[in-house]
Amino acid sequence: MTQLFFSEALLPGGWSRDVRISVADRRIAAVERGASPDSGDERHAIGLPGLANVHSHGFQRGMAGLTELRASSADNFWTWRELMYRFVGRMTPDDVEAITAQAYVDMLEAGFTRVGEFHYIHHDPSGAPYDNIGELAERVVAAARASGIGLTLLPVFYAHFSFGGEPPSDGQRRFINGVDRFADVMDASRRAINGHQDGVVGIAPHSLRAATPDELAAILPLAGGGPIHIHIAEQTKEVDDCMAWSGRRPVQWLLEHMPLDRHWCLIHATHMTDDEARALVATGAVAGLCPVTEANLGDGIFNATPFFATAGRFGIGTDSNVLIGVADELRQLEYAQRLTRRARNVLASPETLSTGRALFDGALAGGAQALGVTGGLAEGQSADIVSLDTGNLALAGRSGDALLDSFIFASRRSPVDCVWTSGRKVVTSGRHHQADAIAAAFRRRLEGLLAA
Ligand code: NGQ
Ligand code: ZN
Repeated sequence: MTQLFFSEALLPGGWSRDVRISVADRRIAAVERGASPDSGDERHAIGLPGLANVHSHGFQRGMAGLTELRASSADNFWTWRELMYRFVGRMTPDDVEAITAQAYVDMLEAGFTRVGEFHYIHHDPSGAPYDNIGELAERVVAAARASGIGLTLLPVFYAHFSFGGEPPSDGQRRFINGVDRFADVMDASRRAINGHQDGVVGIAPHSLRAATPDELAAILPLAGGGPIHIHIAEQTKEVDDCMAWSGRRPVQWLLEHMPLDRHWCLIHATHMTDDEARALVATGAVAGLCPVTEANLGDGIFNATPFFATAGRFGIGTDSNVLIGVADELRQLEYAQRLTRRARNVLASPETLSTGRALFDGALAGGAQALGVTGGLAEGQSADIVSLDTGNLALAGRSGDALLDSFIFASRRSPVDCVWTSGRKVVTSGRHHQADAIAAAFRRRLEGLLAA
C-alpha cells in the first residue's frame, strides 16, 4: 500500500485540503480529506487526476517539425498527408515502436496517463501483411508497456481513398484491410493487449472516406461494447465531398445512419452546423478535439457555441503529436474561440467561473468516457495521478482553480512534477524514469530514417 499526501487535491466534488490517497493493487483504495500527514506518507503539494489523451497517431511524433516548410504555393492538409504517407512508407516495426514509446513518454511527462491510439499502420512497407497480422499492434502495446501509459487501442479499419468506395492510393497500402482480415487484426489486437494494465480495445473506422456504409455495418459488431472512434468533418473539402456523395454533411450522415451513443467519439467534428452540434450532444457521444493539430493542419475552428451551450462532452487529443501538452491543447481550444469571437473566458461555465477548471473537468470526464474507462481521484478508480510543482513560479501563491488557470494559460515550463499510472510512479521531477533509454532509441531511429 502506497500513501500519497497532498496539501491540496482536485477530487470529484472539487478542491480539498490535506488529502491522503491510499493506493493498493493499481487502484485508489481510499481518499481521506482533512487528514494529517503520517510519517509513511509520500508528501506532495498539489494533486490532480491524470487526463486521457483521446487521439494519437504515435508514429507521427517522428515527423514533428518536418512539414513546416512551404513545398507548393497551396500547402494544405492534403499535401501534408502525402508527406506523412512518405514517412509511413519507410518505417520498420522497430521504428514504430521506438517513436511511439517516445511519444508516450512525452505524454506522461505532460500529465496524460492514458492514450487512445488510433492505430492504422498494419502491414509491411510493400503493403503485404506481416506473418503476424498483429505485428504492429504488438509494437504499440510494447511502447505503452515500456512507458507505463494506460492504453486504449483502437485498431483502424481503412479500405478506400475517398467517399463511395474509391480504391486506395499507393501511399495508403500499409493501412488496407477487407472486413475479414480486419476481424483478424481485431483478434490480434485483443491478444496483444491482454495483461497490459487495464488495457481496453475499441474500434476505429478511419473516416467516412475510408469505409463504406456496408463495411461500417459489418465491422461495428467487432467493437464488442468498447469505444468507437472515427475522424469526421475535419476539412471543408471533406464536407463538400460528403455532400456530393450523399447529399448530407459528414456529422449529419453519421447522425442519420449510425447508432451514435456514449460509446462513440467523433474525432475533430470541426465543421458542424449548429443543428448538427446540438444533435450530436443529444446522442451522448464525445467530440475528440485536437486543437494543436487542427491549428497545425489548418483544419478550422470547432463550432463550440451550440456544443458547449448544451453541455456537450469533449475530450482532448494530441493527434499528430507535433507538440504534446495538456496545457497546450486546452489553451489552444480556448484561444481559438477567443480569437473568432473577440471575447474572453468563452468556455468557462456558470458553475465553473474558472476557464481552466471548466476545460480540465470537461476533458477529464469526456476523455475517460471516450477511452472506455472511468477517471478521477476517487475510491475504486485507477490510480492515475499527477502532482504539480509549486516551485514553478507560474503557480506562486495560487490555490484551487487558479492553479489550473495558471498551469494552462501562464506556465512556460510545465509544472507537472510526478505522475502515477495504475498506481506506479513513472515520472519524478518532470522526468520519466526511462526517459534516457527511450530517448536514445528514438534518436537512433530518427537518425536512420532521416538519413535514408
Ligand atoms: C491520419 N490525420 O489518419 O493520420 C489523419 C490524416 C486522413 C488527421 N486527420 C489522414 N489529422 O485523415 O485522411
Ligand atoms: Zn487522427
